[in-house]
Amino acid sequence: MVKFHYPNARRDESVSEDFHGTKVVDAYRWLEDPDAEETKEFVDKQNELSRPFLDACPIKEKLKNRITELWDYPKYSCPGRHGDYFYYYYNTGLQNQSVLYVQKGLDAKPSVFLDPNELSPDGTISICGTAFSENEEMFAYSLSSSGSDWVEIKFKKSPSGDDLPDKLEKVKFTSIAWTHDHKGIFYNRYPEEEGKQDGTETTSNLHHKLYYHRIGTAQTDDVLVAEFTDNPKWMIGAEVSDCGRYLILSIRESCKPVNQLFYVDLESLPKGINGLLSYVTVVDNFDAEYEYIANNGTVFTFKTNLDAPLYKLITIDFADPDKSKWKTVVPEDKTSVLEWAAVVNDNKLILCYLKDVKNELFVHDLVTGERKSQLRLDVGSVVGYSGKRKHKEIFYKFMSFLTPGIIYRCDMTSDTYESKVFREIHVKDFDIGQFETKQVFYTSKDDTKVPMFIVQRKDLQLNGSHPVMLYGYGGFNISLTPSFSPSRLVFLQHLGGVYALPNIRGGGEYGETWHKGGCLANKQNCFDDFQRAAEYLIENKYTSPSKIIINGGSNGGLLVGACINQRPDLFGCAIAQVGVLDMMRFHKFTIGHAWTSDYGCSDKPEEFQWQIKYSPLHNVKEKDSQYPAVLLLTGDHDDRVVPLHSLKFMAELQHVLGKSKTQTNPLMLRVDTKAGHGAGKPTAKIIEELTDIYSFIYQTVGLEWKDKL
Ligand code: X97
Repeated sequence: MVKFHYPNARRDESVSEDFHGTKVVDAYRWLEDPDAEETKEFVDKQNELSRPFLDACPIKEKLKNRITELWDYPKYSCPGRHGDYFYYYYNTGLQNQSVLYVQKGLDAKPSVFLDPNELSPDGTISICGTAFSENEEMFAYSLSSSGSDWVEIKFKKSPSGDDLPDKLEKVKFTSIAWTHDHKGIFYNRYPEEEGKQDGTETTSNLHHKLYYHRIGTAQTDDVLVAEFTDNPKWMIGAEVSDCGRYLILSIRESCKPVNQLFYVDLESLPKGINGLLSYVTVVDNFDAEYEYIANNGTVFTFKTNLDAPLYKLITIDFADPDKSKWKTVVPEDKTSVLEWAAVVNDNKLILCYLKDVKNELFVHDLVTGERKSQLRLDVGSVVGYSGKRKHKEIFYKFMSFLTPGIIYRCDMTSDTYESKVFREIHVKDFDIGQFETKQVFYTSKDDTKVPMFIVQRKDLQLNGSHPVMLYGYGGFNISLTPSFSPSRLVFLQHLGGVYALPNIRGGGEYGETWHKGGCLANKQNCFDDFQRAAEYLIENKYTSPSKIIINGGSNGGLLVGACINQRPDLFGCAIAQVGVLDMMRFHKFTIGHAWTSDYGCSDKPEEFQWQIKYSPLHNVKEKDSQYPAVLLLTGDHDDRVVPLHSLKFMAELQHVLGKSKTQTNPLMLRVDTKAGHGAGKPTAKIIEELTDIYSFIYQTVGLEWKDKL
């Protein structure tokens, strides 16, 4: 077995912090400065170790070619109607970014409306958000560079695509909401700060503000319309009601699914939008979430989790907003989570539920709330929707582990609601029929039943010999639902793999209760659920510990980091992408402060006690069993989870384990450039990253490539 020589990283044990009487050493604090020469050297040395190892994979080219081949199929989004025109994203297969097309009606010839591939040769500029004006003649869009959360907002005429000169810079976590006079948009910005703001900086994002920009004027003339100077962590979501009269403000202070609710009557502004707007308060606390769905005059429909962890629809009359007068229109379903709601053809509600991690679509009446019909859907996920109140039809896109995509179209004027296949997406030369998806329910440590999807070849022999990719997230009320991945098919078809997706606590799979079950003092439940999933797969003879590959990104990177510390014996390989790994200090960088709703904060004595027990950086120890092979991945422009998490954790792993004779599994870090947290990543970079991940797995788990299943 190869012995790895890890770079010598300076360990400065003189840096420590006192947390409520407990001294915590932070020997790699210096790695927190991304611009320091020493940090850059550390990153270079890590890449100089990992790059040759990844490149040495004997089947690297085979992997890359096959992933590329399977990725190369045409991908479409649902068409969205704007006036007489339809707009949709289309990717021929391997284009770095999908192109936005426009066509008159559904049968006409499409033309390119916006092609992000033309904005940068390497595809690192991506479309982040878009918004059409009410008359559909103006189009605002935000662009991100190198995967950063910072965006620039630009404008076009539609459908011509003619560019307007307006440009809004230094924008982050923004809403884009047009006033119905088509004259301008509400959008968000953070205050000017010193130094760079390109996504490589780590400074905290505080004092989110709402501005109004008038088309044809300079950004410096934009009007500040809302700010909350006493509450620096508050973030302002802005929407204009379908009727155009009201500006709805949703105030959030974290990632918790709760918000305060204010509105402004835009028709009652004698001088127009020319300064801070005075608003009417509807909800002045963070007890529940209220998401605007529609309104008939002053009667507003909201989706809420108020006394309803699985969500329901209520109406609030803004003319009489007293809480005692609020009405429930669609009560909470006791077995399914209400994920989203939309209104079409005047008064038809489309409700999307999640029942045991599979989506279901229903048509209800907006006013009575009554259920009218269920819409056609296979077993899997709804991954796209288009249809507005002023339109008479909807499109929705279905996806599952083995279905790359089916777009349905449904006429909403008749009462039959017959969805027809509008477009079916196919992968070239691939027999999906060789595989199957199962859903099992296993018992976790505290007897909670946890669902898990397993994707495998149909004739799989349960003999404990198969490599399993175990993927998890477990946080922030985010549900992991079935989705299609070409590279996973490569793993299943050529490497004899099985894919397992446990829907561990912390996610939104069973509503806010499931989320809370994996939050704060309960965070350990996420790790227990994940470890129990691995044990289930061993007990049921799918695999054995040395063949289990665990994978997760972001909060899922934390999951992977915590699990290798807690059960190094249970896994053979661990891939943590853009992970949160330093629980003592995550809240100090960029938007990290917003995650204390799931994690708590080390400034608080009790919460520090939760975190110090599982924080990946602080729990690396040599154990009887060596650690699995570890690959950490991050990008230099990740300003969501700053790269220092991965840098510090790898330095610590290599320090504690790197010289141990029993640690023969490699511990490696891959730092990409011009790459961020993941959103908007160009296809070429995705394929390179996947090739590296599978090259690492191949060499460390000891897989075998078979040309045929
Ligand atoms: C974020 O960190 C998103 C950061 C920005 N952001 C908030 N609140 C949100 C928002 O801080 O976009 C929000 C997002 C998701 C859920 C609830 C609120 C917001 C603010 C104003 C208006 C509307 C929304 N996220 C987490 C993340 O990236 C999880 C998903 C979004 N993490 C990385 C968590 C740990 C690692």
